[in-house]
Amino acid sequence: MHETAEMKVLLARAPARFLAGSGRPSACLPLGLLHIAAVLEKNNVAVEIYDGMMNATKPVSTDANGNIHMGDSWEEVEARIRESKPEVVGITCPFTTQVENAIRLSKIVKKANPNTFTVMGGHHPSASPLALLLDVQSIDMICIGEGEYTMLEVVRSLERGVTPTGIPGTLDRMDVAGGKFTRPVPHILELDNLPLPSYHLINLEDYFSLRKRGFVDRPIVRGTGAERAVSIVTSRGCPFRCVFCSIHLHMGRKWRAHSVEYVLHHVDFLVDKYGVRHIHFEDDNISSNVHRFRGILDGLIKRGTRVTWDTPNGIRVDTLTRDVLAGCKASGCVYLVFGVESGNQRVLDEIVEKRLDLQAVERVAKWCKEFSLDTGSFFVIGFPGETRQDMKDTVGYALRLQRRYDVNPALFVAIPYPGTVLERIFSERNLLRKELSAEEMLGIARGSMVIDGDTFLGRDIVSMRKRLFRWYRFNIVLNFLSFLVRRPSIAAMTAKFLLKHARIGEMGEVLLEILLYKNYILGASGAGKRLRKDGKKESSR
Ligand code: B12
Ligand code: SF4
Repeated sequence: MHETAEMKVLLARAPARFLAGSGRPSACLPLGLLHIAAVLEKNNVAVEIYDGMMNATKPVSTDANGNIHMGDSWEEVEARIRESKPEVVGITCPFTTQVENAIRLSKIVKKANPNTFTVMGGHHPSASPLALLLDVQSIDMICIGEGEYTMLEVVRSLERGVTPTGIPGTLDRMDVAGGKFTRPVPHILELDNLPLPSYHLINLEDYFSLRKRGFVDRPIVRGTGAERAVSIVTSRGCPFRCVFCSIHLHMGRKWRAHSVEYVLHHVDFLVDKYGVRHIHFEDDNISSNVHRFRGILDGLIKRGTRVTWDTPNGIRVDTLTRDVLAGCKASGCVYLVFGVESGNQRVLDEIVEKRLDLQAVERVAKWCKEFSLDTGSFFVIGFPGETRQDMKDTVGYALRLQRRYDVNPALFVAIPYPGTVLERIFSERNLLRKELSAEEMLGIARGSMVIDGDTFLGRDIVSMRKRLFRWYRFNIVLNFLSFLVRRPSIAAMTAKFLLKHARIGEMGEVLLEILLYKNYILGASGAGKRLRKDGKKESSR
């Protein structure tokens, strides 16, 4: 048995940065840190979480150029680090787009005390460990992949007075000095051995009110209680090889999952302890094992749909049968997002390598409509080798799905993130004059920048996106009007809901929410009906 640890551990996330003109900033729980903290706590390590992205009183500030800084000011960050006096700081950096602020945080830590040991982990450091370590002297170690047991080993080593080195799944300064640049990255096979995330280390209430305070988080339906939403991940890893995707770099290709019992216990815990009303399942492949997925759905149904849920990160359409969709509906699903990526089968097969049959998409979309399940879909354009016509096909396909089956499209632009096949393709075809900076990637992700491909121009992407958004808005209103014509009594309810839950300035936004979730909000969904009827508490079945 270990004695109570004396090491002072701080797990931290830096404030975020968003470019001018790129819409409202997005925020979410620091999930990686909550998971790591749980394992440390279970092993008697005292740990704090500092989320620099979350400032409850002054959420954002804007610089002279209109760029948005989200969270504590850098002075506040420094004050917090000095006050905490940590001996080891673990910094999370999930996105390449946010790496600059994560680096700045590591510099502040070292400035406050050069002896503090700093570890950086998360998706981006896992994808570019060596470059980060070589460029940034304020980082002592990079964690590649899952950080729960790695961080524990780091702390144990420091407790013994030994500078951590050679830990599996890490890269450190001694490795680099000795010319060792890689080491096998272990993945956690038995996810059920992990404790539930340490939610008590943050104030969940701050995250429930993100929307009210001007951020975009995962979509929810305002006024239904579903604001009390938490993102959870019930499985890790993905065996597929879509060229733009990089999740294998930190989560590996082997799909691993929590058991049905663990997931249901997690949901119960969130509902009972924190009054959570909605779950965002953020898995990359929640339904890979249909038997397990069905088990989760059955468990939720048995509980009387204590929560509603959605899959905002996308779900593989080809895992969904009619029967599974019926289970989704009955268990409180309010929104399913399909990862489709392209509306052109050749592009899907030969360029994206998604291994998805577009016919399956139409089939599933049709069933969802029959079940009155609100749905959305992700598309990506701008892949090298894609022609203007291919992109047009995708836009046309997305709009057709919307018109026929009410599937709301979201259109992204292909970005060559570090370590992806797409990055290799961009570089082999000489499509970038220089390596893209994090800021440029942020610009592409948020729509303020585009790059020319070999078979199209950047401006083609801009016009495709404009075209999609124009028709998307038109279709959504048209679909909704035809829905109202078929159910006139609902028109009055909509107006009432709008007046009750929206301030004048946000009318448009709330109306869009209603349009997106029309089945749920207007009561065609069982869960929606219960939530609306009794206001705060849902009845069980
Ligand atoms: C949920 C999610 C989001 C959510 C919220 C994420 C959050 N919690 O803050 C939102 C909607 C905000 C989001 C936005 C975006 N996302 Co996203 N997102 C995800 C997703 C699906 C899950 C992340 C997650 O919470 N995982 C669960 C936790 C437990 O895992 P984790 O954070 O990775 O942490 C573990 C390890 O990484 C490690 N670790 C993490 N931190 C630390 C720290 C230390 C010290 C140590 C030791 C270890 C460690 O240990 C943790 C436990 O094992 C991932 C895909 C994936 N499977 O990871 C994509 C992913 C991270 N997103 C991605 C992208 C591209 C984006 C966007 C750019 C999309 C867009 N076009 O706008 C934006 C960026 C927004 C921004 N702020 O700039 C890419 C990142 C690629 C890259 N190189 O940056 C990913 C990998 C998806 C993909 N298919 O490639 N995203
Ligand atoms: S996009 Fe989805 S299916 Fe494709 S590799 Fe990434 S996680 Fe897997």
